[in-house]
Amino acid sequence: MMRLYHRDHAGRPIRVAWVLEELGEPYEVVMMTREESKGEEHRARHPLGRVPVLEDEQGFVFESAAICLHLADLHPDAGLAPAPGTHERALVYQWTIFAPAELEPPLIESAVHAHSDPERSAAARRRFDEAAQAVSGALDGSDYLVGGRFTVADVLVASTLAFTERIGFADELPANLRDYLARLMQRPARRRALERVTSG
Ligand SMILES: N[C@@H](CCC(=O)N[C@@H](CS)C(=O)NCC(=O)O)C(=O)O
Repeated sequence: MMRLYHRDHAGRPIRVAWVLEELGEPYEVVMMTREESKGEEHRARHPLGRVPVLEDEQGFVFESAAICLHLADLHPDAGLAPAPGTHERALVYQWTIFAPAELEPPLIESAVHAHSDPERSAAARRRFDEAAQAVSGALDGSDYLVGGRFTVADVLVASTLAFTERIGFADELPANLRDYLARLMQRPARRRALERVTSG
């Protein structure tokens, strides 16, 4: 059975649990303390001692976007990623990577510096808003980002946008992103994933 390594209060492992739930793939959640995640044993799984890490019979994989794409490839019939080499597959790569590359860093920077450096925080927030606007425009009336159907790209983008709820400005997202986020957060697989990563 696959294992998902998770740590108290970590926000990214749910992405992997969500994809596993969408696929109906059985998995075990290994919950660690912060100390355990920084220990030698976990550093053998992830050199920086971070989560998520997925373990299958062939070994360990880290980076949430990479893990989610890999899981989609293991179940091509589930349609969470279109066939490799197609334009739609390229768009799934595009948005799956856009989330941790363009949305997440300014979002985190903005939150981290909100009190210590308001100017830096505001500049980061403007970069986040521009990236969020790009997602808003790409949706263009569709419920999903690529090909009119739910894919791994929606998992990465929606779970990154969900950080705005923790930070406290989800209600300032463009209206279609608020609807997109609310709809995706209600998917049964996402709710089951939340249950798994919060209960261990
Ligand atoms: N780019 C990585 C980021 C992983 C990451 O930073 N995970 C956080 C938890 S959500 C973590 O392990 N933080 C501990 C640390 O930074 O030392 C991914 O998407 O998997």
